[in-house]
Amino acid sequence: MSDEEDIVLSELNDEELVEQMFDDLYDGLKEEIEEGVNILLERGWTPYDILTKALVGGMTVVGHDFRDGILFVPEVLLAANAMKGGMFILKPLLAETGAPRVGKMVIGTVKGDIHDIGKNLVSMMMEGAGFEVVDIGINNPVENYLEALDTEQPDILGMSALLTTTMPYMKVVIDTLIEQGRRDDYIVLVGGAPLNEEFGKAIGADAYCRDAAVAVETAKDFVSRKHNQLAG
Ligand code: B1M
Repeated sequence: MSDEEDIVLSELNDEELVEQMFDDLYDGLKEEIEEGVNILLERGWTPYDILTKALVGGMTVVGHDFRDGILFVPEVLLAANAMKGGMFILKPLLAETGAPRVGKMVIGTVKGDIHDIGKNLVSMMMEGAGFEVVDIGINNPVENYLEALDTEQPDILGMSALLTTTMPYMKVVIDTLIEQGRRDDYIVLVGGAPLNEEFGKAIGADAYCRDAAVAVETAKDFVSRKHNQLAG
């Protein structure tokens, strides 16, 4: 039996457990991640802290080794799958805050891009804050966004991109909205690891959101401004 098989997650203190979850995420061990999440919940951790400190923290380590050529796509896919197992447990808990409905958002990852963990996290946090979220998934051409905007009539359009090669596609979507004279019908929020504030401005988005918590705050801020304008 290897040392790893001897580890009993529930016997570790919080710090050791989070450390072990980083390793388990790295190794793509979904069941262990689910167990770790449940233990932290039992110990009174908030779903948000588990998400950011244990899961996102672990995925950051994976990201570094992926960049450095130590991990490859199949391993990263397993890590992503393990992360999703943990997120699945937290999702209903984040949505349980009882917050009144504050607005509606359509969100999707842009064409050519299949990264969805960040987008899913943003969706979960937005739902938890009382937004209705329509997630149109990954690899979305402009037509998909337009169709969802027509059908759903949201306050907010959210776009995610994780690749430097796909982030310019956000401008294609925004430019199409401008051409159709409907850009100002929506609050356009963009996010994803390679973006920054400057890029958000340059493509004509209303705001760039560094992470899911910022997305929630920004969305709330813009929606309340919109409602105030309508009222005034
Ligand atoms: Co990819 N990948 N990947 N990958 N991958 C990155 C993005 C990369 C930075 C890794 C690296 O080299 N260090 C690199 C991009 C380099 C670049 O463009 N500069 C990269 C690459 C190169 C690739 C491939 C090209 C690899 C290949 O095939 N050779 C390929 C491309 C596939 C494609 O999309 N066409 C690829 C594939 C994959 C997997 C499929 C294996 C897998 C994705 C699985 C999945 O998502 N279901 C994967 C993963 C997991 C990653 C890393 C390791 C982790 C991404 C992640 O989930 N982070 C990533 C490295 C990294 O980012 N450190 C990497 C956790 C997540 C919570 O954070 O997504 O940043 P993030 O989301 C945050 C914020 O950015 C923000 O809030 C979120 C929560 O706080 N946010 C928003 C995100 N979207 C938002 C939208 C909003 C608001 C905020 O709207 C309102």
